[in-house]
Amino acid sequence: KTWKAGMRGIPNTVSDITNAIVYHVQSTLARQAYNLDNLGAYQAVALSVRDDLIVKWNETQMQYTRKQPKRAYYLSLEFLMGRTLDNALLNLGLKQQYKAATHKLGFNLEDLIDAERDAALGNGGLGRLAACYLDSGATMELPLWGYGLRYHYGLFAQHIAPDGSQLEAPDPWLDTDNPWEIPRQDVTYDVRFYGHAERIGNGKAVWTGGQEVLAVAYDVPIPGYSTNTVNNLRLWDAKPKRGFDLNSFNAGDYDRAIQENSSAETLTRVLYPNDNHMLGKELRLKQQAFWCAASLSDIIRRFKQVEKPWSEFPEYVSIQLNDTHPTIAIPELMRMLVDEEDVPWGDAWAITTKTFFYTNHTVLPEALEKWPVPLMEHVLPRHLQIIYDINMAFLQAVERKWPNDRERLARMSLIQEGEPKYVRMAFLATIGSAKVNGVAELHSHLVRETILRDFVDFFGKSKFANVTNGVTPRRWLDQCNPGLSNLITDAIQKPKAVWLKDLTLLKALEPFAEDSVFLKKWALIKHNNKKHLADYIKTHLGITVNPQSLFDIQIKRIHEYKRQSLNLLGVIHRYLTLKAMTSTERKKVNPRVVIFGGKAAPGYFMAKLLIRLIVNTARTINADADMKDILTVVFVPDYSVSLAEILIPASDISQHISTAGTEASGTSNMKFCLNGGLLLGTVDGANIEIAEEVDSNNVFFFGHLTDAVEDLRHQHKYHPIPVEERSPALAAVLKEIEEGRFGDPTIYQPFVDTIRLSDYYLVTDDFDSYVEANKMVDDAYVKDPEEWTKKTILTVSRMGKFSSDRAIMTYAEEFWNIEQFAIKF
Ligand code: 26M
Repeated sequence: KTWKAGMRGIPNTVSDITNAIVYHVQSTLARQAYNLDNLGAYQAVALSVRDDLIVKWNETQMQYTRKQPKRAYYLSLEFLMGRTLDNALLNLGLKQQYKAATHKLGFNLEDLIDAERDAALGNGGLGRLAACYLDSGATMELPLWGYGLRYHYGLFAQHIAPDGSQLEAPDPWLDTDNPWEIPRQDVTYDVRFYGHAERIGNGKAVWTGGQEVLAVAYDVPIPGYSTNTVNNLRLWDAKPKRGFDLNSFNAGDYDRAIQENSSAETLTRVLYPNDNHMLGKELRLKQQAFWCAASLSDIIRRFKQVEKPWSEFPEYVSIQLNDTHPTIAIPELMRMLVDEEDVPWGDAWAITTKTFFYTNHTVLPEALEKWPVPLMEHVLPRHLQIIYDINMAFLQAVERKWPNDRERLARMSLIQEGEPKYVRMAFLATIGSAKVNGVAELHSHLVRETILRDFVDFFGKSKFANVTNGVTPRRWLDQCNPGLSNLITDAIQKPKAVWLKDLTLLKALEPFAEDSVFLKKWALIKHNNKKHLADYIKTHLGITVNPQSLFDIQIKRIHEYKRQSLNLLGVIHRYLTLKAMTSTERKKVNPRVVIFGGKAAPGYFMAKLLIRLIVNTARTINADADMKDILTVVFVPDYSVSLAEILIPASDISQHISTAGTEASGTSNMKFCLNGGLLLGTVDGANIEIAEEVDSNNVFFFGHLTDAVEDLRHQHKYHPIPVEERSPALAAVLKEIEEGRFGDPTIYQPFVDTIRLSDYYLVTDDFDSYVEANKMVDDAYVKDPEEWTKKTILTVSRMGKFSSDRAIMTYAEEFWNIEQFAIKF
């Protein structure tokens, strides 16, 4: 029997739901229904939905405890959840009822949904992927838990200063009550830092002294779509172990008394805002160690309930490491087994290496985590000893396989020699895991051929796999684009509860590409989504954009490798070309709206400078009367999950134009295509697999391939040729910037110089073919609008592979060896 709302006390009739909401208004919030604002109404509705989630959460967890299936744990320092209310209502199948109930109370449900703040506990792709995987895990009825940190401040809010530059403001998202978490003051663990580790023989040691901090669990229920399963995301908060030091307090030294206190609480204060860049900060290392130690204590406590020998631990537990951020969990599990549970070292290592799995998300050298040995010795003295012991045994095995190969030993050592020495976390994650994977075919290939090449030689190929990323079609189609989702449902004659769980069924849409009535309906939905975005842009930025234009969108973290620079330089080139035309010629041109969005890491000078140039270029172009209704440029500030839900359904074209070989996968490329936006991209990451699926006719590719990149960089360095010779078109663009057309050129000189003088990301090499590709886009869009619409239908119909359900099932079957476990009601 499958679960239905209304069972086990979950209200499902409109009047029951209305009563539940009124109850929360009056009793939980202690407010009156007649003078309630949208925020208050949102909170009452959320509390009512939370009650529903908790009923199913309890049932799910009870059945897991009773049957003890093998479980998987997803360790991620980031879960970029966005908003929860709409998603929860859709997954529970209660949206219509709540719409009616809130209407009865005098509210519009969509306004209440909009009152929720985003949970921005992540930077970008890696964090959003973790959120999609939780949704898919629950939907596929897998016993999968997430573990992360309860940051009090999420990713900073982005403002644009009058001069066009990015300003960062804190994101105190917990200042308004968070109804989606359940505090568990009873689930706590001690975590130690600093102090002294003394070896006592047999590989064991005793670690004492230092600082002890308390980890407190907060549980976030994760409902599956149209299932009974409600899984758990457990986030740790840090608390001082003892309130405060009474001695100092009594002696009148108040500052000293609360010092230890505040030091504990800084641990979970804020998410580090770096993306694809390593930063060797002590507090970041403590965040990692704190979260890993608490999560493992919790996992071990649960394992002890089954009363099985330690050797069976990997039969009950698999742990996925989301990048190297949780790698310290490997020595931590060794420490717990060896020092605290008396498991012999060799047995402990066998257990550990069957338990962990490591996903790599980048091959950029500056993003690979390395911690200075002196820092690690100071903060985690016992872990460093264990790392040295692991390294010793490992290098002995390498020496046995390749005797007298000192260079190889130096290359493969967990310790990078130098002053100071560094611990190489990707290597530790690799040797401590049963499997290692990249996130798209090309990326996994590069992992095997470059950063982990020696390790492939040592362990053999079978340990190194690929799992191409995916996205949840619930949030990224049904929730953000209900018009399209409903049209698809009508067309393919399958209930949503069926096709949204088996996205390959979208292929039944293909024949509709030849149905002219359907084409019109399809095009109208896109048009309405564009109008919706145009409204947003008008109200928030005061810029008028014409929904008849081609909407061209690039939204992602601002980073040199992602080449928003190429997009901007292309926009300026377009502007110059249009300016050179007569006004009659211009009237014939296909109008375009180019939209940028994304945050720069606060310490990333070049990325912040680029934002400033984008904003000021947009101002110049939008103020030019010649460009009216022909070219409009918009920088949407404070890009977020919720903004993505408005932007993605409105795109005709989206840009994914990283230097070949640099973008591990990309996931927004999948979201755009799933919403009928076509790709303009390089042959990189998951773009390649998208083109394989949807047919390369439906993708606009340009630029050099991965193979060429190394040689080109070599040429740049040793045989530089001036931009004027390599791309006259680009040289003309740079000249305009340098002559001050978009504001004081001295400000932008460092940007122009990187392109002119080093150009590590090969903007000059790809510029002309990028301009060409854009012409192809214009032609395809203008010459035959119906053909364009067909392309978008065929694209959507062939996107089935990119559901995160497929990805999570691959992890479940090929890595974790866990089974689907239906919750019975
Ligand atoms: C590291 C050290 C200190 C502070 C922060 C970090 C850090 C944080 C996030 C490093 C990397 C981070 O994220 C990298 C990331 O988002 N990678 C992206 O992962 C996506 C999901 O697999 C891919 O689709 C993207 O291509 C990849 O760039």
